[in-house]
Amino acid sequence: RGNKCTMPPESRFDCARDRVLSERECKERGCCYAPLPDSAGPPWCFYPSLYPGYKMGPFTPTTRGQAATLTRANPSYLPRDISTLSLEVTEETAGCLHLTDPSSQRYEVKLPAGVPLSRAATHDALYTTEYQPDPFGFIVRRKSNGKVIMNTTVAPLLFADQYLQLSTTLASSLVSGLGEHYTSLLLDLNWTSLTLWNRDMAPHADANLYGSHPFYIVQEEDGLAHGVFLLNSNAIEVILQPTPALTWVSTGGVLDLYIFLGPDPQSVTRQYLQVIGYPMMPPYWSLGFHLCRWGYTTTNTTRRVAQRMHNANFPLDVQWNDLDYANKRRIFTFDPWRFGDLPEMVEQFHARGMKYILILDPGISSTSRPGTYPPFDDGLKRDVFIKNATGHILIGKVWPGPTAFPDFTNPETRQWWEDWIRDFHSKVPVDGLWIDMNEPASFVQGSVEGCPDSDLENPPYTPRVVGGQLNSGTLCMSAQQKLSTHYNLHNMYGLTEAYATYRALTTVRAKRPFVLSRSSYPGIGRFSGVWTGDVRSDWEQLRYSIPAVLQFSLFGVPLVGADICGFGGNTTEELCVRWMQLGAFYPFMRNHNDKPNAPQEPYVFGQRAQAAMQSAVNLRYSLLPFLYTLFHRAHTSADTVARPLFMEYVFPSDPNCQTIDQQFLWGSSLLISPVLEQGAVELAAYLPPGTWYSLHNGQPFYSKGQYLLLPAPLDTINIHVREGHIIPQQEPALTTTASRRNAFSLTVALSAVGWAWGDLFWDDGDSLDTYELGNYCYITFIAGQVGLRRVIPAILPVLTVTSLALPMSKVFTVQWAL
Ligand code: MIG
Repeated sequence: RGNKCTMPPESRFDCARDRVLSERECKERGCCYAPLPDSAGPPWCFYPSLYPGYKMGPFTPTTRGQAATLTRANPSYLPRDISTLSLEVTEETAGCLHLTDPSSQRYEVKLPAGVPLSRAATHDALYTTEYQPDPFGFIVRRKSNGKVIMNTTVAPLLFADQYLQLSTTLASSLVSGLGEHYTSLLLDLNWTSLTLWNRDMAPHADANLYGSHPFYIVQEEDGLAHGVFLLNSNAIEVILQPTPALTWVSTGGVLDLYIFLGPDPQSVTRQYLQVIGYPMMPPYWSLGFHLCRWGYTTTNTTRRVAQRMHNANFPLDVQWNDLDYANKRRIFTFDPWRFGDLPEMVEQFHARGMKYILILDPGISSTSRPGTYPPFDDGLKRDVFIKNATGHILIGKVWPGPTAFPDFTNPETRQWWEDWIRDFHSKVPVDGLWIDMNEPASFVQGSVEGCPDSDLENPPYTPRVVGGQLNSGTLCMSAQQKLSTHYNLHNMYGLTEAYATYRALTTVRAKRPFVLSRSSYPGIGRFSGVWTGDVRSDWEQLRYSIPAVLQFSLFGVPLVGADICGFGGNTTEELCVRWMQLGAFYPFMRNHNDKPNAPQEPYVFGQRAQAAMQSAVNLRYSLLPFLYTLFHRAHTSADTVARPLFMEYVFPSDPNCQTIDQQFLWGSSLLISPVLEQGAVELAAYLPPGTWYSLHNGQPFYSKGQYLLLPAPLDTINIHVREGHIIPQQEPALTTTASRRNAFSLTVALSAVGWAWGDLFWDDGDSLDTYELGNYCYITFIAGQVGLRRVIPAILPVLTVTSLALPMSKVFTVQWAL
């Protein structure tokens, strides 16, 4: 095999991922060495074909599938290589390949209990798998058309204690997912790498951000799609190359791989969510407008903000406070001078039909004199904090100064958390909690005492992370939690805190909880919404917020939004108007601002800007019955709410829909086309094939799948209703408490053949488990032109259904002929 190093450069797989190698060292590994003019592109040191690796033994049946043993005759070049692996292959909701070390108890991810796997459809496998026994590799093909979905024979499988690597070809270059990063919806495959390591970091290119989601979805060119999930919570780096191909590198755990064959994109996410859990049903009020900033320094300031919103006739459902409220920035306390009447303020908001949320950081101040800060004393007594390598409580530094960190993998910690939430709630009846800094973030590296020198702090290979070290901006990797080391659990800190907070709020309030988390991991959508962190007030960040939101849809977190008008830096009036317009179509809508910046509440701007913002917020409020219904479908069927165009399977192989991330859909029927450029007063919007009606004036557009130039003056966001759909709406009001009592109406957009369909889920909006208990009604609307053969595509005048009496616990259809 003399020419085994002659593959084209784009098909090379890096043999020196773990460290830079000289030519001699490269060849000592048995790899090929061929320098190129540029060191940024293809690797110079790469695997020859059939590089020696594991050899696969015969399959034997197991209770869930089949198993085989993989062995390698010689260890790889990695320290603490594992020479015998067990492979178990199962077919549950997806193809699952589970690769572990049978001889030791390696760490494996455990997601919070209760994912209803029973929801999984049992269907015939849509794929076939072939194995290459030596060196081990596998090829997964789509049964229907023979398309290769994965081929891992292109590079060796590596499995050492702290370095696991698996490469595969990709079925196309249309890849999305692998968050959280500042990227477009389609990832750049030109020799890029994405690190999954939760980090407190303002969104910018090439950085690992707050959340980790080792899941990708590939659009196959013919409109089919598949997804792959690596259930692993260690630091992961994913290398993307134009072959097209992808390499997973993880620093620990096991390789637990799930393959979802769709075959359409929406089915891919549903199959993924069957593994990680379906999203929670948010309370109705949480879909209203939220207003926050860092720097509402007193209750009176906070009251005044809400009052000015009211005076200016702006809807506002939820008023927030940031760290300002807390006494010495200690959670579960409030400042006796500046926020002394916080309980009364919250009661006043409630009396007006509003809700109230405040921030809760996980760091617990550890320097108070005994007896002066009971949450810490109690936490010590109940042993709820993360320990350092020598078994003492690990102390980091956050806003209150030195802090201990609750270990939410410990059931006793969750109980302690609930007890303190109950205690605080008995004084300040908050309606939801905002959990920030939960990567977890710390202002010192590792701990106030640093970290011991060990393989956990300095593994043989550290993925490219902000700060260069895994413990940068967070805890020591050797810190000990109930389930394992922080090295293994870091990426799950936010998830475990969200779980604890969701459960605590459920018990304490006996109402539907609302939690907003910054850090995230697969499964967090079951408990929490997510916001995209400290975005800057500029046009580029406005644009990138759309793919950011859409990616969370793919990750099973439908309740998501960016800080409207931007968090960092001063906004401008025009930017803020455009951001409020786009933000009116974020599933979660909150305007939030950093402490030093110019105010950006809607009422601070000029008349014209205010009017534009107001009509955007009113438009959202009028659509809330529809949005709520989409959330119901997300909760019960794992549908997406904010949806990339490519997920709508009616136009699957339309190349425009494959790539667009400056427009998006709500469900399958509303197309949102925001202005994202400074100074623009018109907009080139893509309309997929079919008839689309302007939501503003009913004007129809018959699209062959084309860009149209639409007027978009400052007071306009273009929204189009897709033919064949009915949108349930309701008169807006200043809160959802009020708007929920208003008249409903339906916007009916007939299809070319003269029919339309829509639905409405309705319940009391904030009781627990209304769907599960049957305390709801679900209405299907069908409009059809009976006996009419001529097609009159036109939007109907809005049908106002006044005093629609909605009986609970019934599912029925309202059907009428036109
Ligand atoms: O270190 O609580 O992303 O939304 O206003 C900053 C203060 C801490 C970061 C959050 C931001 C919040 C801020 N927090």
